[in-house]
Amino acid sequence: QAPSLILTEVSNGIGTITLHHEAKRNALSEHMVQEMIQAFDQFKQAGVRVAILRALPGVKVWSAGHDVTELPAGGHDPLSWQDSLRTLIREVEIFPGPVVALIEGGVWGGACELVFACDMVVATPEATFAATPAKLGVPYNVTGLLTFLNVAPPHIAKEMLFTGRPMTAARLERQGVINGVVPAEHIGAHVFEMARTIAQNAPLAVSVMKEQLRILAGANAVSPGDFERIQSLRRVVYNSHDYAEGIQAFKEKRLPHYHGE
Ligand code: KGA
Repeated sequence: QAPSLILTEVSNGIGTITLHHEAKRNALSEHMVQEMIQAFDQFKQAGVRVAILRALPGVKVWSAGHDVTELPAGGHDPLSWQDSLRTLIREVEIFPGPVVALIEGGVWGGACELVFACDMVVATPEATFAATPAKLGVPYNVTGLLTFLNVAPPHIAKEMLFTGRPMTAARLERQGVINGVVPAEHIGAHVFEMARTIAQNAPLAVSVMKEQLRILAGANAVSPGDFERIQSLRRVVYNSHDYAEGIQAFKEKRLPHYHGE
């Protein structure tokens, strides 16, 4: 059996998932994602009321995002319904209790969306957040962009998505995108205190509000025609030279050369 890439713990109705694959900078591989989904299942069975998603204390990289080596080479949708990142984000959204992200270090690409999809986010002052599809040439998917628009003001979401540059925790807190910035030595206690407060409240009321907020946040009507148009535009991107080049350049550890086709 392959070694576990996460650690889990349950105590007093609070479940913690700790990403633990520092050698690959906690990239969200299929293997790690499957383990996280299993952990959420176990938390449900154990009656966990609040989940905390974190990396080991002191890490420089919280997660490097989608495992780029697992993205299809070209001609296939890299963020289809069955993709591991998409599956994990749905799992966080439908988990019956709040999921709180505790962030130390850099958060990249799909991991940035994962963190924004959590119900609350607390980070250390050194934490940074980067949305990277434009760096790699990836056509981001519809629900993925909605995750950004649901938590960030449009200008901030666009700056993140168009530049791909890491944004500081302080700036995101000012914009109301994350809930708080707490120094590393206090962040664990701070997040656990928040989790304990939620866990003492009425679990049914909390989980039904979470489900209502999820449905309301996704209540944008897109016509079938518009949806098919978006999918066809995305198809142009993942069929392009630039998409294949972005993935290839990452694997060869070099800068990509983009032509816009
Ligand atoms: N996927 C697969 N492997 C990765 C990876 C990733 N996202 N990020 C890092 N690795 C591997 C890397 O290839 C190396 O493997 C090891 O982790 C350590 O990385 O030891 P090996 O076999 O060579 P590295 O680069 O040496 O670590 P570092 O110098 O500490 O730098 C850390 C960062 C995070 C800055 C660097 O690894 C990096 O830039 N990673 C990629 C970040 C990124 O662009 N992620 C976005 C992925 O795309 C994504 O999520 C989507 C879907 N998107 O943007 O649309």
